Amino acid sequence: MVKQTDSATAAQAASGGTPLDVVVVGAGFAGLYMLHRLRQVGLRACAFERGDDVGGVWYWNRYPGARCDVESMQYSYSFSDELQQQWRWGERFAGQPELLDYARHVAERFDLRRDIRFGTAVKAAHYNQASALWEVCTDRGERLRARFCIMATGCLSASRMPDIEGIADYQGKHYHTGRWPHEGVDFSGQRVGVIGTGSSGIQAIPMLAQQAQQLLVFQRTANFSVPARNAPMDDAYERSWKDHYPALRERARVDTTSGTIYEKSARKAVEAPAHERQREFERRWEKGGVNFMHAFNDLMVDARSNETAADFVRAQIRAIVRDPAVAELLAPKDHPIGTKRICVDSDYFETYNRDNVRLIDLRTEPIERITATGLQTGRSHYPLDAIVFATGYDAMTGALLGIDIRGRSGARLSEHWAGGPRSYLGLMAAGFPNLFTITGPGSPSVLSNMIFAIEQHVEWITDCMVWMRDKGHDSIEAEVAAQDDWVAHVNQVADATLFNQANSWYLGANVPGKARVFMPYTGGVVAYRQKCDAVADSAYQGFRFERVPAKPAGAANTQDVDL
Ligand code: NA7
Repeated sequence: MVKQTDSATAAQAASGGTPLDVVVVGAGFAGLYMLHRLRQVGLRACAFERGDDVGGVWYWNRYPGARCDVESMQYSYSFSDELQQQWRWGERFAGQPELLDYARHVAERFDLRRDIRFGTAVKAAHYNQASALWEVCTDRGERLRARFCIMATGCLSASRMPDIEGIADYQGKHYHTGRWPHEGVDFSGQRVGVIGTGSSGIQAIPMLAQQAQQLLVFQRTANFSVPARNAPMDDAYERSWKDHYPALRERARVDTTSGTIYEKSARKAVEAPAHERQREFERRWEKGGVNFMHAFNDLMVDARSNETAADFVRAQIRAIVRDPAVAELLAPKDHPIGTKRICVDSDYFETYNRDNVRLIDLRTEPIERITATGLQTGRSHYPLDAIVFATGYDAMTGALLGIDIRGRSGARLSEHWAGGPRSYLGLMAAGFPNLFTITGPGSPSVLSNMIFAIEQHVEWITDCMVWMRDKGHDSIEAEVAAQDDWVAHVNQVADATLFNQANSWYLGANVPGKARVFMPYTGGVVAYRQKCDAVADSAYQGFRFERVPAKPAGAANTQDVDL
């Protein structure tokens, strides 16, 4: 393994010939911190980023209303106390522009840009068994070799256009929330259609309604949403976090299920008297945010308890939305609350009281096709000047499988994962040595605070690489048995929850033909971290290590790889 640290730019690294220690794919929050840690331990790395700047999901998702659903004081890096003390969040829940500023600030503060190649997508990554090197190829035709390949590609980065006939014929403008134009869009005076009422649609709809002349919302599935009660950052609240950050970050690590501190409850909803339950739901509804789902400790495991929370939210919707027929359509009835990611909104249900907003129920009039001038359902043709697709992502695996990844003996990751992702700890797939996935399927990832999850993975991966360097190992690979046991465990803990009862993107249910497997780990971040730490402490049980045999002088330690 190369040991020197230098400030080689990505460009030099790409052309320099000497294999790098690490190639990182992606420069969102995961890629940025990964690069920083690698430098700190003296490993040479470069990152490729298909966007023209850092920020990942917050670089692409510029739709109006885009906002994080974890509070700013917690959706932030903890690795640098100076950073967390000095950075000032403007709002309780940061919006996309502020989050992008934060990512840029981190890149500058830690001088990360010089090792990031922007506007460059990795197309292929093939493992060369003889040299134990990854050979990586980009859409700009660059090729480089590195000992490790780290996928920091994000869980929600492969946006999906729906398979609706006629999109190509449409003569108006159309946009996907996950690929929003950087210059913004002015919808003034337009008839706008939105397809999709997940988090993105629910955030965008109130903003679009303020601009558009008429907004038509095409809803297939009604979603549960709780109010954010977003507000400018309260100085005293900010101070209370900053004064106690070390203790609070530690609490997030050892005493939460998701890495975010919520107000926990020791009570079961089914055991609470109805009036107390109601009072508790009301109190949390008024406070805002996902805290609502922590009102009782059995909401995600007991269907009866879950129903009490769902009933409460449906009652709120009926109270907010003036037209009872519209309220009924907006009240979700086909899945337990929280089994599709709970949405956090600002005036979403209130928006349906506006005269210029209309809800179209796709369950009674399914979309037939998009025409040159609008959208045809089974009942009507709706003329539209613009269509916003808030139709989601090929989550968790989409970005990874969008790259031609081949491991030992040329095995393709897409084939290894054809029946659903298989990975040990969500970190490594058997047969793919030296390929790490940050917040990969099989880890808590999207069920946790993403920055929290990223920090844990980055630190674990870095420690592992340093350990390998000290021991003289060239490759690490998950053992098949360890991987299979972990996958079985992930499924088992998911089966003990209500999560499987919804057709969610957690299960891949939103992508036709995708294997139906529950992808994130529901066992909680504490159990997960303990497992990862125990594996590391036991000299990485479940992984095996190899050293590349030394070649005679003059012989290249490589073989041709067809990229
Ligand atoms: P989601 O949560 O996957 O939501 C996508 C929405 O688009 C959802 O309401 C879908 O309805 C709808 N959809 C998808 N395809 C179609 C078609 N063909 N016709 C009609 N409606 C369709 O994506 P988001 O971007 O909102 O949020 C993703 C995550 O990002 C979110 O959970 C947060 O973690 C941040 P369906 O429910 O499938 O009936």
